Amino acid sequence: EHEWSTFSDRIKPFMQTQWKAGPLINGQLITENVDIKSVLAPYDHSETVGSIGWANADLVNDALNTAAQAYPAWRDTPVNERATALEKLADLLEENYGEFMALCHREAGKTIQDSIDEVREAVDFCRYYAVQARKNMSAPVSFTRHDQRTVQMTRKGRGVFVCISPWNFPLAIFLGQVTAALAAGNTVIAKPAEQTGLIAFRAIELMLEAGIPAGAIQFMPGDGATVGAPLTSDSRVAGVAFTGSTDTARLINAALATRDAAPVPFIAETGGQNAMIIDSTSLPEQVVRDVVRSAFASAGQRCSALRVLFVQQDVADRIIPMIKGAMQERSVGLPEQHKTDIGPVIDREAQSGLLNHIARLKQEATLIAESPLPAYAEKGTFVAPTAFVIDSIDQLTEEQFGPILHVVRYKAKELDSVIDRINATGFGLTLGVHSRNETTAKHIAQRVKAGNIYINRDQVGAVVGVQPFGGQGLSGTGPKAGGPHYLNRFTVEHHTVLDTAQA
Ligand code: TXE
Repeated sequence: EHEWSTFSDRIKPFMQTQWKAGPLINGQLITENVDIKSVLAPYDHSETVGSIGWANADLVNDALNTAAQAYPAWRDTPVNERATALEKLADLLEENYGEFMALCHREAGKTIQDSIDEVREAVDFCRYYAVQARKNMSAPVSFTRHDQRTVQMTRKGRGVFVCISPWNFPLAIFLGQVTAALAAGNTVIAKPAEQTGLIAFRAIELMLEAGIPAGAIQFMPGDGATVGAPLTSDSRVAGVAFTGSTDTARLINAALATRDAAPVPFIAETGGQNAMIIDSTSLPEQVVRDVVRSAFASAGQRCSALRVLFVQQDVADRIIPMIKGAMQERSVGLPEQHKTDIGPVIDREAQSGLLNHIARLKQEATLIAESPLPAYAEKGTFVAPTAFVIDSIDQLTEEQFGPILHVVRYKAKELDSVIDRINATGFGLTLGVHSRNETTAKHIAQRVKAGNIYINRDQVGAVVGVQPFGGQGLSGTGPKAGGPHYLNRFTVEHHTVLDTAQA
């Protein structure tokens, strides 16, 4: 009770705010020759949240020049100073908690709980990469050989890093990429998702306040074709960190490859077709709680979310009605209400894609449940949480990024073919397993290709520093975000050999 009322009080002053944002180059807000877009709240399109100016190819060029010029000074700034600035950013985010929660809520349509979690995750990313940078980049790693030769290894930034992020974690993923790149000593051009530029802009303002030099961070809002494409085809770029769809990752990969420049790191975290397998030894109550959470939390707009549930035939007739019952207990509604579990999806385009998929499955599959939507839902972009029984995972040609669960029945003897079908999707992000048979659980976990595997629990995504997150195959390149190897990918290694015997 007490905690909730505190959070509400912190959000309240920002429920009417109209934010303004635009491209930032060298700390200057660009207001001329930008395309101004107004931002509408996903839960009610009559509510304006603010406006943002979108950049164009000329500004991309200016941003690249500025970032390239600023690079040597930032690279040579002692790592301790870089890390301290990021820790200051974490403090400022905590001080401005209410505003960032309100932005998560009003710009991205997040529930109160999701908004709290998002700001906390962002804060953790800032501190985690600060710690990692100090640990890996402070003193050279030095080794003296038997023959008196001393080898020293140091890590440095690579140059201008482009960070391109999606809308589903508009603060946490955005800052996760940018803070890793900055901590490592790169200068950054950050391109937020089209849908969530306001929250990203506020985060950049706090970075400047925290002491990140204006030249080290450029902000380039805009769409993929106008801003993302020129950024990733430019020969000045020393690396790209990207989170988003697999299709976009392919485009960026191709753009990087055709440049008349050296190959550079491309860190991609992309889509999934996440499965969960439950066998007849699992505990139904636990299974149902975890299934509903994994599939419908954040309106299914987590990259980790469960999409395809494989239920062993022997327990299917018991579990499927329980899923239906549990779905009815989740409340769909306005994200600002504390009782709401599931809010809107991000925008009209996402909504219509999901509704088309639901309409198609109503013809081709068996409906388990479709939660009712409140009357006001038509003001925004809500999609009713829906579950179907389908014949095979092969019926799903693409990722459905929303509150739709697909259930497939399987017989015990078909387990290996289930594993093969999951692997045949080519994705490899998350996998859930519910079984009290340890041999079965281990067998599945070993054979399914997935970056993050959750046994007898819900499959929710990253926990910074604890549960590093990322996939394989079509789901991404690694290294995992929030893990000990991520930051190193933003650096270059230097080895120096000193022959002390000859000195
Ligand atoms: O992606 P899009 P969305 C995945 C998730 C889903 C997707 C949702 O699985 O597939 O992200 O995000 C920019 N050149 N994950 O719809 O459309 C675009 O402007 C350069 C996985 O936003 O790919 C936006 O800023 N950039 C995950 C960004 O790419 C271009 C965690 C992403 O847009 C571009 C979260 C171009 N040609 C979401 N075209 C994980 N695996 O961890 C577009 N963009």
